[in-house]
Amino acid sequence: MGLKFELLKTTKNARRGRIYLPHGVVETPTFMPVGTNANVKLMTPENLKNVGAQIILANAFHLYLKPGIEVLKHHDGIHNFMNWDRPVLTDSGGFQVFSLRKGRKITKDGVLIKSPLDGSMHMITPELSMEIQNTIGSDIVMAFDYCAEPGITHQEAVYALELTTQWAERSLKKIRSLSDQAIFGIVQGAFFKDLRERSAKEITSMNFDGFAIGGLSVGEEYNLTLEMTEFTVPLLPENKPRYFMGAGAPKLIVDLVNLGVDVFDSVLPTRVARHGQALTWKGKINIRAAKHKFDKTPIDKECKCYTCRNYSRAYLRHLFDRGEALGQILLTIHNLHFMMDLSKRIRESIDNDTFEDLRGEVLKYYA
Ligand code: PRF
Ligand code: ZN
Repeated sequence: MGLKFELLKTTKNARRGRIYLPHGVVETPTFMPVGTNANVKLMTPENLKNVGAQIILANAFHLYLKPGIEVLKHHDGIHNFMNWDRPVLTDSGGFQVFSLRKGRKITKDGVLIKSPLDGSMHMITPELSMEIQNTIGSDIVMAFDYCAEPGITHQEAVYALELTTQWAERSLKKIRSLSDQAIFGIVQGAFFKDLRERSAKEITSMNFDGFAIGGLSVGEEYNLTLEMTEFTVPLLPENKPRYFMGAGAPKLIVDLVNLGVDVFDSVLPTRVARHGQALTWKGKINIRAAKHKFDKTPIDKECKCYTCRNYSRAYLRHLFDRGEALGQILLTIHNLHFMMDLSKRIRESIDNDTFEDLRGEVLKYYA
């Protein structure tokens, strides 16, 4: 039931693991490309496989609004619907409580959220989120949580934490009544250590299959993200996967692996690709820059991605200059290949005890 997690090796706090899921095996640490609307922007599932993606993330709230759960039910879930046969993790909609702050109303029962599509109001409860994620048929379901905004008071953060714990209980109970899908609990507690500790205690006392660290990387200072993570990770059980929600910057990823995190996701690599930014082992490159006009070399000579094997910087710059979508597609392929290569090299470095060197290399180019 749920999932099986093997912890293969630990060097200091960094962990090398393996998650067995209904649609396949996920080697950790790993990055999950974001496919909010049942597609990773500009990537076909074939392209995703070619860059080495093992698992993608989709969003229950967005898919509930469109195409709607009836359409997903009609296709027997997201895998058939989007033609992706590897694992999928769905976020619960809890983050939309945070990102669609305007016009929402939070009650003990759930959250009334305004659709960004047509302004209609929708009451999302933990039970509804579980029903949606069950219909989507994701390999990993996320509990419905309340991600508080930075700058909230201790008193407000207590309220958010208490709701998150009650909603976690309701999420777990509901999903177990519907299916044997794996479910992760989410630790909140804003930027207060006493509340992080309390949240971790309450969430880990329930029989979740893995645990996420939520409520971080929401606009706070970098060192605070790390400080809160460093404080929270030791409060999580060793024998279950750990997922930091919303991390995609290479520096942040190696710093989080260093603290003992196994799984990450972020729109960053795909979003910056659409703006002409390529991630490489020597830092970021802006492909739109004039200096690439006659440059016949690829983004990265050592990169084995489809883009770097076939196209020059000059050609990519030209595509961006002309506003051609192919430029964005090719950069998205490269950036996701880079993220999966980074994940793979992190895993190998933990295997051969060289993770510190690799981390140093990444920090050198991503200050
Ligand atoms: N909760 C949920 N999804 C999330 C977050 C959270 O706290 C974050 C925070 N960085 C990203 N995505 N459910
Ligand atoms: Zn490349």
